[in-house]
Amino acid sequence: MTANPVDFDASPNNLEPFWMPFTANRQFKKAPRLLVSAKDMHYQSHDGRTILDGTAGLWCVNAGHARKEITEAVAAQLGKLDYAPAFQMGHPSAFQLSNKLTQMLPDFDHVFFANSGSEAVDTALKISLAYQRAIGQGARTRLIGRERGYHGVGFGGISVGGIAPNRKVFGPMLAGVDHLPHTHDIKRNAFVRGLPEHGAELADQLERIVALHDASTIAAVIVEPVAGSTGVLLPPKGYLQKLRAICDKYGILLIFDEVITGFGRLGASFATEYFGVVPDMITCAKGLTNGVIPMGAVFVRKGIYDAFMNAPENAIELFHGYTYSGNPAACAASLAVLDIYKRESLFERAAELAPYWEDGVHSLKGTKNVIDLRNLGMIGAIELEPREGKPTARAFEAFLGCYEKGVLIRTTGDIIALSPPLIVQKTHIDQIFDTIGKVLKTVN
Ligand code: PXG
Ligand code: PLP
Repeated sequence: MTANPVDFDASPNNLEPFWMPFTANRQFKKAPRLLVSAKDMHYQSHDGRTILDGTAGLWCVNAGHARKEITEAVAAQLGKLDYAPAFQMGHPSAFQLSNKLTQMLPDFDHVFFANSGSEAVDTALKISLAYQRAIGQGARTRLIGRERGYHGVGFGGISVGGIAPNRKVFGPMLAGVDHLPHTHDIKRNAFVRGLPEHGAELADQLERIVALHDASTIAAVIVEPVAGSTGVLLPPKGYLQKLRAICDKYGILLIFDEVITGFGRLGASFATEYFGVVPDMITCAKGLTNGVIPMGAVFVRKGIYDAFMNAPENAIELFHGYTYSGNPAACAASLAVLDIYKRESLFERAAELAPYWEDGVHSLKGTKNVIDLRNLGMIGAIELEPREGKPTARAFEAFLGCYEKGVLIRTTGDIIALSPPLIVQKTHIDQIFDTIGKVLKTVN
């Protein structure tokens, strides 16, 4: 058989048994959109389309698709050592990767490996509780999240998360959780380029929560420095600094969930570097391996690991871990993509392209139904007026329209979120915003 330019054999003939995540299964299966191959900035679909990736997959393929260096590194690792037990045993790549990662963030000296952002979040929440106990603050058991926060889908993550449909059918979740208000305020901040001017005072709501519960009961606060999933909600100027100061005042740990903002998305290694605010823990995933092998991680600030090292040397210090913590193939993928980020200066590249990207986002001002435009680094958002009585319908039609025209965008509610691979060219940026502009004109 001759090779097809598009691999039709990859299309399954029965779509039914796969219960698809966060998907309208019946609608999708009636008119499936299958991606069968990818290279650099583009996907190929099962029906022969070439589609520009405006979303880096799901915010994860920061170095672009099918990078040969990663494929070869993973193949070499699998050929040499496919798996090693993660508990009471080790293998060189996990140690090598931990060294590389902690070199990226000098305030952080240890890394715990998980397999996804959700697991990284649950790990960070558990480390918070265990750490407070280890330093004699065992009454600190409350965890504080934020409205409209997304911290994955584990029970810990949905408890501190702030998305109603992700929570409402799953029972009482974790006890003792409270939430900060979100910072999204179109009335005051619509169409602002970069960070919003108004809203830093919302961080003071943490003082209210402390007054209600008492600081001695609160272990940690977790926020996304830039909320991605719920539609790109940017921190008002000074907000993150205020949160840091209030946490310091009361001995509360601050966790930045950098699953989206990590690995160059803002044009800096991490949001902590971009904003100059140092949290106590950072969760990451996605760009950690370019999305190609599942992996998540938690960075802990200097002193946290040490607080666990007081028990006898033969005692396990933290009763937590995954079969695939530091999985060899995931480590190989991560080491390879970190090399690419460095060699191609992709974080710096993102910073250099950010103004052009910003102009692209804001070129849509005045387009039909657009009520706000937002951008930071290589993230963009277009907020649409919801259709009367049919929330999400307008954005979903825009998503389908862009797909028809060969551009992959992502929608959440009536917000279009954009986050291209950091290898994106200016011509791709033009194509993304031209296409969205044209499609929005046709969507009622
Ligand atoms: N925290 C944050 C801040 C995230 O953005 C997770 C945790 C969970 O990671 P995992 O690897 O368990 O999915 C995420 C994931 C979207 C979208 O369309 C965003 C995510 C995942 C899927 C889709 O915005 N973020
Ligand atoms: N369930 C059972 C029955 C198991 O034996 C294990 C791990 O040994 C798990 C769940 C957890 O799996 P993982 O370590 O991949 O998270």
